[in-house]
Amino acid sequence: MSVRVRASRLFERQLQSFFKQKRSAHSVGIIGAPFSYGQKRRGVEGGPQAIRDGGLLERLSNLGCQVYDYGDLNLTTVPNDKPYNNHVHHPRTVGSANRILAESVSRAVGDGNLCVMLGGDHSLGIGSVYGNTQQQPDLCLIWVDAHADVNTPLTSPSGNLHGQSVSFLLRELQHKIPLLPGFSWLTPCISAKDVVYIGLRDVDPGEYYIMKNFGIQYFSMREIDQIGIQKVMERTLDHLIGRRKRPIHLSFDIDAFDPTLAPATGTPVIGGLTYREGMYIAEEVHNSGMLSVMDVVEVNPAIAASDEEIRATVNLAIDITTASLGQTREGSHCGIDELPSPSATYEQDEQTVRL
Ligand SMILES: [Mn+2]
Repeated sequence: MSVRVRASRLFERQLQSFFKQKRSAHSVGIIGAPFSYGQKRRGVEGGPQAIRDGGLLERLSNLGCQVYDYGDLNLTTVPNDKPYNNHVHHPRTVGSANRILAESVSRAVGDGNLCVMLGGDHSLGIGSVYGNTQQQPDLCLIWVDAHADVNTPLTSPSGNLHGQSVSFLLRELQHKIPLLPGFSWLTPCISAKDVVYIGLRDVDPGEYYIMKNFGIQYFSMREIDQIGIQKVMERTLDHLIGRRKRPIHLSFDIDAFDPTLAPATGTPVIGGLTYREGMYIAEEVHNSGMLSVMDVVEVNPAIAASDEEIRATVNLAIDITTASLGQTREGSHCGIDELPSPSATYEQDEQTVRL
């Protein structure tokens, strides 16, 4: 090896050690849940693969996270899954998928991981939140979404279970939920006061009734317009963890974003979050230090009009995930205590080269 090559390798090594990021304390478990039977448009089961292909795991590793990939769950359909009441679709299939997901999330959290669940449609919020409460019964829930997803099977206009997830979780609604086939394993596990919605702009009458009557804190797009995302996050975190620190479950539906930013999703609604508002939500959840499980749902690569639309939606999902786990827009000085100086050894080698 020539002296020049040796010198340049040495210099490279010095640079590497200088800029090596400090390992973050986060160990992150990734669970893929390729599932679409909580609504009628197939394709959202391709979400986990699209987000993986977009480089999520590499981005998290580069951030200093210790990443454990639990793989994608095998969520199959239950044969002869007749609608409940001739209206609620695929109850056994959705119930069974969520039971499997709940066990998986519970295990990943029990292993000591912060957990990222890649959906899949938002009916998976049932299993993800329930599984998390099995390890952390006192958690609170931030549901970022264009929709409240709190219809009961008896108020739902569409019969889609992805618009009913929160109703199955709320203790206050225990006696308003019929026993659906496939759901006997589930008991309500959170209280209305432990939930905050952000980004709402398409709320059904039954959902509005529930939000108002049970006192669920919400910040619709109107409140975001009115007081700004900074105040919204301040009030959200004050409401949930102001008096007592406890784990946060962040359930992020990509349709919370404006459809111009996240077009590859099943139920887009005009007038959604900007990129900066979404990033601020994620950053503030990270800064609370209490994030426990994050759901990233409703990315549907089969719906987009172009590859560019898929890429934009997937990149957005990845950006909010990495921001929730500590990526900052202003940069960071992880592992850098001082600027590098040309080292004596390097100078010496350079001289040798010159000779
Ligand atoms: Mn949703």
